[in-house]
Amino acid sequence: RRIDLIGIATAAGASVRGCGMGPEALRVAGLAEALIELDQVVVDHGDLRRPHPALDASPASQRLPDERRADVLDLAARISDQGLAILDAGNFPVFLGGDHSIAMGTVSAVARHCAATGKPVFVLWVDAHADFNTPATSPSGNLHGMPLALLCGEPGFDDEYQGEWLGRIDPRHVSVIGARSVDRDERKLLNARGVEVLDMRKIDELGVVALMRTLLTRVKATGGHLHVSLDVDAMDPAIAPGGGTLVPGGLSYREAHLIMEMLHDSGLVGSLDVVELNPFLDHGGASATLLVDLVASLFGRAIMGEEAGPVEFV
Ligand code: DIR
Ligand code: MN
Ligand code: MN
Ligand code: MN
Repeated sequence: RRIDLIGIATAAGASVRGCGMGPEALRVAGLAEALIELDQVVVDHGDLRRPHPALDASPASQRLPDERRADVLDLAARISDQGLAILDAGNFPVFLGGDHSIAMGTVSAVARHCAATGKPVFVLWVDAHADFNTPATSPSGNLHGMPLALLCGEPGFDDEYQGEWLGRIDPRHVSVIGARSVDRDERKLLNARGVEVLDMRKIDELGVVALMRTLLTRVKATGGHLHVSLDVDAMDPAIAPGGGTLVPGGLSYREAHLIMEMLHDSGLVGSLDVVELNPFLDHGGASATLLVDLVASLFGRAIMGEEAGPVEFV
């Protein structure tokens, strides 16, 4: 199955600037080469971006979330249409963010594609945060903290957010893994809607293997499409410093790889986001390199496999 890379060079959903440079950093870190090494066929569609950034506007970080909303939604609609075309052509889209608001578009593409085929959609959200805020519950107003709530049909998103581009998913088919920073009212919504939150406490107690096995068994039983959304801040800041909203106590190197390795072995994953990488904050590309290696694990790189492993640091 062909892998179609598509970058979304935006930070409009975040208050910290820099993750708009994420797609290029992932390319420089060798994403396509790592996949080709695994005998995958790869196509790179380049980046979606705002066509005409307003030169008279103040920097994104100084603009209010409300002033950035139109950019987020304009991109989401374009991502959804392009993602749908990739999926309908039978290819595997890898969306390179960009802040996590791009998932409004990426998951919409998956939901629209699967609605046509009748396949249930499952989402694995690998993140320090649950990204289930609404405009009413969000303490920051930043749209990268809201994509899951919008996609799950949560009320409180006005007409501006609606459109043919927007797909819908079932909150009971969403699992958040790696969470350790959830806002008070966001937590109430997660519990009320039945979102599964595999937080760091559960990972500490039960381990990723038991948690992932249960999840993958459930997806497999329905013949569903599994979309994976990987936020760089899921990993511990000690190994992934390149993010704008870091939280201590994250996934270890091996926990993160084990999740990806189990996902590969399941054969259930049909689409992927790699988001929130901020090259401006990434000490010498450490997080970009880590993300490339994690994507390689998801596409079949194995310690005792035939291909070369991660690049060694000297
Ligand atoms: C926080 C932070 N929950 C918010 N969210 C982040 O602003 O809604 N998501 N950083 O990635
Ligand atoms: Mn398909
Ligand atoms: Mn996120
Ligand atoms: Mn996050």
